[in-house]
Amino acid sequence: MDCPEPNPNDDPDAGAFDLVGPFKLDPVIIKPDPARLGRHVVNLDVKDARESPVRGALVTIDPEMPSMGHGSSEQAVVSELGRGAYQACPVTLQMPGPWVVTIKAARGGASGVRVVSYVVQ
Ligand SMILES: [Cu+2]
Repeated sequence: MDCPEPNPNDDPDAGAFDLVGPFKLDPVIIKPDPARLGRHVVNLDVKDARESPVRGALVTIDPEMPSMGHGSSEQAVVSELGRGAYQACPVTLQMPGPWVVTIKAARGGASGVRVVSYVVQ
């Protein structure tokens, strides 16, 4: 699948001075769903502990197969979509079996992490 073109639509610094950790990464939506062999798009919202959207965060995504000790065959590019929404693509799950995807978001000394599991058929 192709990666959608990001379309940022607001100021990444809006509200940046008032953020409180830990951040919440929710929801995390993978497409296609259920995850299957190949490339995916992952969309997520990042909010701070008071539910304010976290714009301008450094977001990383790290897919791994812990049972086999390897990661993804491709590096996902993370794009900011505005209002605390982010897109990671391509999130490539190149083997069938259990995957663990660790997503981290940080800004201004506060951060959050979310770990999501997928079983690729
Ligand atoms: Cu593997």
